[in-house]
Formats: sequence, structure tokens, C-alpha cells
Amino acid sequence: MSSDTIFAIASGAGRAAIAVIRLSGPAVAHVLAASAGLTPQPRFAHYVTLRAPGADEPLDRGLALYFPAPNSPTGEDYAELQIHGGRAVARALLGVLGAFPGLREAEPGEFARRSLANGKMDLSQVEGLADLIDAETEFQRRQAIRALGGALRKRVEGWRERLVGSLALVEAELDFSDEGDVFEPAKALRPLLAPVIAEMAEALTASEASERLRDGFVVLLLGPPNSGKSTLLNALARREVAIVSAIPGTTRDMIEVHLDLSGMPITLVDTAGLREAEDEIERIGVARTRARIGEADLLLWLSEGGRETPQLEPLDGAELIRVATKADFLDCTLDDLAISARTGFGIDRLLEEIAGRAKRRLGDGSTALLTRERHRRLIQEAKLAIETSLDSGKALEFVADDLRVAGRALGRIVGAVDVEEVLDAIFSQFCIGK
Ligand SMILES: Nc1nc2c(ncn2[C@@H]2O[C@H](COP(=O)(O)OP(=O)(O)OP(=O)(O)O)[C@@H](O)[C@H]2O)c(=O)[nH]1
Ligand SMILES: [Mg+2]
Repeated sequence: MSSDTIFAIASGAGRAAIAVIRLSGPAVAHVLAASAGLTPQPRFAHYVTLRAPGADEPLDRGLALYFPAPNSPTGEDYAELQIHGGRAVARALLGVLGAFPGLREAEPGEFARRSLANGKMDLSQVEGLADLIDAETEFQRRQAIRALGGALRKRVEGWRERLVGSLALVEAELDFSDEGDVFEPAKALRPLLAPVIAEMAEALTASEASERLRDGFVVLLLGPPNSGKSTLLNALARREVAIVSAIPGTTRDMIEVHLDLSGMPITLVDTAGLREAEDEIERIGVARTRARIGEADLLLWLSEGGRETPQLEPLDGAELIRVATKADFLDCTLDDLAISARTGFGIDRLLEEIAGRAKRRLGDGSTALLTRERHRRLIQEAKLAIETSLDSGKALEFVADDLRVAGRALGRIVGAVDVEEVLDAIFSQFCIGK
């Protein structure tokens, strides 16, 4: 780890009542002494006056908290300064901090990276932290807090322990086997490893829901031009997001709105009405709509009074609901969900319908384990290697190799195995100050 001391505003950009500045690294105690005039008692809040070193004029007054290594969020000497949240206050203090030798502004995610390096968090927890910061709905929060609490780490450790146990059996056999006895690795290891394979398969099956919960449940509003798609989008978003007009072919670009529906993240997408397009721009809009169909979880096919049947290519996975629009002045066919975006008739029922399907697809985040494609890929890799190790008639050396491959894949999930490129990818998503 570098010997730089880093600092950053942790409380977000812009004007606020209070801003929090974090510092981490070996110079922290010196900086506090020089700018706040004291060596604070660890883990106590001190009310201090902050100044540039040697200056009389105060910059601001606020609270200083000091956490000496290793009992700190980063495992290094660490401090937080709570100051007034005006832009000029923060700018002045950051300027003073930057002038100390050995101090510099933190890169995005650098505090979390130091926590990882010092064993305060593992990689799956860091990912949970990133998701918690980004969480917009209750279920996303619940899922992220489980990851941050180490749910995946504990499971992975359980698997690794059993792998290590199996490997020990194989290696003992390699080192000490008598010429005479017959050790059949597949037979000896199966009782230990079959449950691991089963648990991994179960986690993989459930992972689609967790990943979806991170990304949101995508609902596409489809239908012929003028069927009322944009009007419905505006009604659900409760603001004028999309242009509505009586002219068919009004919408060309896809317009997305994010909703929190009973704790679930829903992305609603308005699209260009599906028809033989009359001009080049509309044609592109229709092509984009068709391309997006494959990525949606739910398709709402809107038509006036429910009169038109869906004209769509075969779809894999996504469900389709037919919706009859403009129920305020049209007779709607009965088996359809009838709505009027103008009067609000049927909208609650439609929302319930969407929520029900989303719930079935997403779960509520309380059992989530694999929240990222990265986890899923590594567990698949580990599972495959374990399965291969159990092939009958395999030489012990190869069995040991398979088990090591599986162990390394699992190690990568929690960052126990060197994974610089993964780290760069993950930490670059963080905001500065985290
Ligand atoms: N009476 C009534 N009119 C509606 C309703 N929903 C939409 N309209 C009208 O129908 C016309 C078309 O609505 P849009 O929402 O622009 O239709 P669209 O499906 O987005 O059309 P394109 O973007 O052209 O594909 C507008 O004049 C709306 O005011 C409704 O529930 N009741
Ligand atoms: Mg439209």
C-alpha cells in the first residue's frame, strides 16, 4: 500500500448543511495537529477550529474524529472532519489539506480499496457497498446490505473449506499411499463434494433474480401508433416525460422512466409505435423498439380498446400483457386489462399486475447471494471443475488440479486471489470519497 495520505469530501458535491471530509494514511495525526491544533482522543468527537497551518484566521469550526490504525474503516490512521457544507468552506479546507506534503485527493473508491487491502472488507462486501450506495428501492437496499454483511463471503468460505478438505485427502493419498490399497478419488470425495455442487447449482438458479433486482425489471410499452403509450408513461411517471399528440408516429426515441413500485426497481420504456414507418427517423425508432424487445422482462401491448392483436416476433422469456386503452370513450374487449390514462381508470390494477410479475421475477432481496455476472461466472467455473474432479478413473494428480482450479475461482469472488483487473473495474464505479 502506498504511503500517501488521501482525503476527499465524502458527503457529495454541492451545498448542504454539513460536509464530511475523510482522511486516511500515515499523516492523519500530523494534519489534525497542524490544522485543528490538537491530537484528538481516538473515537471521540472534538469541537475544533480549523486553520491553515500557522495562520490565525479560522477557516471553519466543526467536529473532528480520529481513528488510529488498525481500528478504522480503512485499517490505516483515519479521520473525519464534519464542517459546514458551503462550497467555499469545503474548497478552502481541501486546498489547505492538499498543501500538506504527502497528501493528495483520493481517487474514486480509494478508501474502499484500502479497506480491502487491509482486510477490513472482502471483494463481495465492497460490491455490496457499491450497490448500497446506488440502491434506489427498499429491496435493492436489502439485497446490498446482505452482501455488505458478508452473506456471499460466508457461503464461499464454506465451499472453500470443503474443497480444501477434499484436496487434503487427495494429497495425503498422493504422498503416503501404499502400493496395495486402492483409493478411488471419485468415491471418496463424492460425499464431501456433491453437496457443494448442489448448493452452487441452487445459488446459480436464484442468481437471475438477484441480478435483475440490481438492474431493475424492464417493462416495454408497445403497440400501434396513437394507442396511448406515451400518455400511459406520463400517467405512471406522474410527470410529462414524453410528448403526446394525436399525430400517429409521435414517439421516435425510446424514453425511460425509473419507478419504485412497492420496493422494486422498475424501468418503464416508451417506444415508437410499431408500423411500417413513413420516414427514415421513424423507421430507426421502430427498429430500436424491436431490438429492445429481447431485453425486456414484461411487454405491455397497448391498443385502442384492445382491438389489435400483438404483432411481435416470438419472444424468449418476456411475458406479454394485452392492455386496452382509452376506456373512457371506447368499448373494451373484456378479457383485456382496460385502462384510461386520461381518467385514471384501471391504472391501479395495471400497476398491481406489473408489481405481481416483477415480484415473482425479482424476489425481495432477502435471499440474494450472487448479485453480479462476475459471481455467477466464477461459481460456474468452480462447479464445473468440481464436477470434473469427480469423473471416475481419474489420476490423483488431475483430481488435485481440478480442485485447485475450483478453489482459485472461488477465491476470486472474495478477492483472496490476485485480481488487479477486477479491482480496477469495481473501484472505478465508486464515487470519490468512498
Ligand atoms: N380519451 C383518451 N385519449 C387518450 C388516452 N390515452 C391517450 N389518448 C390520446 O391519444 C392520442 C395518442 O396518444 P399518445 O400517448 O401520443 O400515443 P402513442 O401510443 O404514444 O403514439 P405514438 O408515439 O405515435 O406511437 C393523444 O391525442 C392522447 O391524448 C386515454 O386514455 N383517453
Ligand atoms: Mg408515443
